[in-house]
Amino acid sequence: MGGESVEPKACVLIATYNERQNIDQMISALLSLPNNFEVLIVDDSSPDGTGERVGELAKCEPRLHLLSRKNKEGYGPAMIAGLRYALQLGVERIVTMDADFSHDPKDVPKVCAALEKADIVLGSRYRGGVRVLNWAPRRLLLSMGANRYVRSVLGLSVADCTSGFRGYRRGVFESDILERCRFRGYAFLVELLYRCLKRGVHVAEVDIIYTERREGHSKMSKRVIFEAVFAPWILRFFTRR
Ligand SMILES: Nc1nc2c(ncn2[C@@H]2O[C@H](COP(=O)(O)OP(=O)(O)OP(=O)(O)O)[C@@H](O)[C@H]2O)c(=O)[nH]1
Ligand SMILES: [Mg+2]
Repeated sequence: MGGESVEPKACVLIATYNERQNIDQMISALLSLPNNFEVLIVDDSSPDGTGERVGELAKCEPRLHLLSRKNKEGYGPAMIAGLRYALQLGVERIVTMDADFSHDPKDVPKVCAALEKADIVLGSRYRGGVRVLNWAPRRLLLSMGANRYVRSVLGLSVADCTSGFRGYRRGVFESDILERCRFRGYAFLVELLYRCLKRGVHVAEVDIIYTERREGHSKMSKRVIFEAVFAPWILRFFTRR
């Protein structure tokens, strides 16, 4: 006997706003993975009832957790609240992803497993090519341009610094890093990554295929884009760690 390796406890964290059409299928896909992941949904009181639905499902599923917040404050604050909640659940690894099937739930085990050798794992659309399906050319150009812009302003060598499909080891957050993050939209992802790299955290990438959302609507807004334009410069000149 003995020698049996026990997988570290892990949680999949998803921020949701109006994802009612995706959430049942997403939760069921995650809970049926062989890894016994905990699943945590952070919902900002979605008017379409996403939070209520998750609450209902959670009554019969001990691995499903709901963090319900009163106001829509953006992706960044929702993620920060979710990451803190996940730490309280006592998990060693956290995988973040979107609810809309742009990130394939079947890729979660591979992102999580790569945390064996890195503190942060980026599910990468752009390493060694472009793996994005069904995006209009304009949307793809915006994403690739934003990624290149961030990389050059901040001097980053990772290929996909705006991917929301990520794995983190618990140790990454056992510091003041979440308290320091200020940006609310997708710039939050850049900020967290940049602060981690400044602190010498080991970041790896695994290839994923990204697909246009299945149902529902994007939350990309002018405010989010505006913030994303200025964030790299603010981070470059006003961020020490
Ligand atoms: N709780 C919460 N979740 C959010 C908020 N904004 C976005 N989300 C969620 O964050 C994830 C990513 O948002 P999306 O709208 O899919 O953004 P995107 O993937 O950049 O854009 P699309 O490719 O067009 O879908 C989704 O699961 C959203 O429901 C927010 O303000 N609060
Ligand atoms: Mg999406």
